Amino acid sequence: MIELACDAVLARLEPLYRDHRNWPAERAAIARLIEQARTERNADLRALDRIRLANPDWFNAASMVGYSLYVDRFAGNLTGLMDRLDWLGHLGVRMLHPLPMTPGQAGDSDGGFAVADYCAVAPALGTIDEVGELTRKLHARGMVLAVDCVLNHCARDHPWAQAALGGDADKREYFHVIEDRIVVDRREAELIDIFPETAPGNFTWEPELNASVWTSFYPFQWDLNWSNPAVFREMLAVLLFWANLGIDAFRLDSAPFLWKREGTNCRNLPETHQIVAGLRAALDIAAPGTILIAEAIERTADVLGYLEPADGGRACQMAYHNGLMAGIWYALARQDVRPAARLVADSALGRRDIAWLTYLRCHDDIIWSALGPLVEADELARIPAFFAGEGESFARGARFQVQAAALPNTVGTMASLLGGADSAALARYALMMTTLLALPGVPMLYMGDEIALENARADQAFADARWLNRPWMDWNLVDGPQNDRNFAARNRFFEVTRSLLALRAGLPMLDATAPAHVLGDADGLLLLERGEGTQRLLLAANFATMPRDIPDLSGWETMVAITGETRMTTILPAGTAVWYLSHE
Ligand code: OTU
Repeated sequence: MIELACDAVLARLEPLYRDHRNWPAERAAIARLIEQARTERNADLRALDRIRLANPDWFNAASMVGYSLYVDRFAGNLTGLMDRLDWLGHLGVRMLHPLPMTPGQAGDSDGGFAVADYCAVAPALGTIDEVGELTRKLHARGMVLAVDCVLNHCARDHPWAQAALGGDADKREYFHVIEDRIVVDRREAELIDIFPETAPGNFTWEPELNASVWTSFYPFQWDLNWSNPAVFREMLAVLLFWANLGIDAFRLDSAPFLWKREGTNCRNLPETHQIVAGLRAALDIAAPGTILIAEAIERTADVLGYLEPADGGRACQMAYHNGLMAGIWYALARQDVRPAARLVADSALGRRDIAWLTYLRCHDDIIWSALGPLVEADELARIPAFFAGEGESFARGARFQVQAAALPNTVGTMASLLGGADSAALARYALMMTTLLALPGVPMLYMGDEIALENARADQAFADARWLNRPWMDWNLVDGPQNDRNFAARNRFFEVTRSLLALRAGLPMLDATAPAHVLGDADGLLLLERGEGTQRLLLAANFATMPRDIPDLSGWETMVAITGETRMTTILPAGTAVWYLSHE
């Protein structure tokens, strides 16, 4: 009976697991788990599910803007975060994404991405009950909560890894433990190093196991063995636990890496897509109002697979558009908008129940490789140097994971990459934000960018250079003293952000999936039309260092988003962007 209801889930899993000796027991356990979560879901969440099922594009409204933050660095703990909901609402944010709140590996936990307990909250941040309270407070304000689900790996401190180290044969099978050095070397040759500087290699020798463990990221992040159906069951239980606490969206961290197969680079394999579709199918039964967000920092063609699976079914509802993000920074560095324009054109989505997650900065580095197919290699190679501030550059970022032969990534906060908090940086910020907020997708802001927080000081950081762009929130720059010059400078960034978000929320042609047509990409001028019929908007973003003429403005009335000017202008000054609205 129970299995019947779960047919859609089991059909996804059958091809992956049918040859596993534990599959008969696991399939029954998975079915029971889904059924139990379905019956335990509370009335409020069921009511929310019904509303969302009737509006499967509920997360696509132009008012849906995300904000990613570290709970401790933003407000100390969950109580502090709840005290700042008015402020976040005033800014215009509707989706909160706190980075991992779960207890992590002791010491360096890769910013919480080495999870030691999937169903708990780090004591320094608060309690599970407080997360539940946060979801209720957010829902009452029409806001939603997204949390990370770190599917690919757990901490070496996690009880599963500890049991494996202690000789538990069952838990050893939760991981990829390889005894044969020759096999390790053969697999290593097929893989790419993710952190070549701080964590070279994809395997870690564990003397207690007398074997190597697959560790794609840091040695203390043990990749889970998704070819074991017990791992699917355990991680599904994690998702269902949080879903029934009231979480609305799950960021599937490192989604591309789940399935490993000899002879491949173990990224974006069809089996990984089946797993994601299986998780989605399970949530569709037990918690259908939730959404999945793919964090796949891959080329756009590969990311599309998480949104639009080949079989036309459901997988992730959102995916980080890392290529477009890199494309916009490229435009700023090179006054060339063609790669970004091309990415917009190539990533049009054919359905309303999926959307891109657009962003400019996050807690991680900017990875340039997604631009590889669009930009000449020697041209792309200049970009990390530019953002590290070399030559004629305003930027104050740094290179990340420099490895001979590979292109380094870039780290730094938005303000530091834009040159600071002065008026030139503010103008660049306005250009970038006016562009971001007109792109198709749900925009996600990153904590502190709205007050131009600059790179973290050395004493706030760890060895991994990504800590540069994870400074502590400086509430003095938000709350005043209001007569302070530094406060005034930062407040201008805040006001640009707030007024753009307020404007955007009232423009239905900026819904995440409203049509987008590139009308021009020559000479550093991006012309992008959104919407259709009488509801249209034209983004004109001039990334060039010269003024540019807007070719044809018949049918448009001007709205200079930042300055609030409404006078029609056909000449766009260097480094500025505007939105025009159609007449009717
Ligand atoms: C993610 O990022 C997180 O955002 C990082 O903060 C974590 O360190 C990491 O996973 C491990 O949990 O390498 O530089 O294609 O590139 O998952 C970012 C996806 C990362 C990976 C991405 C990863």
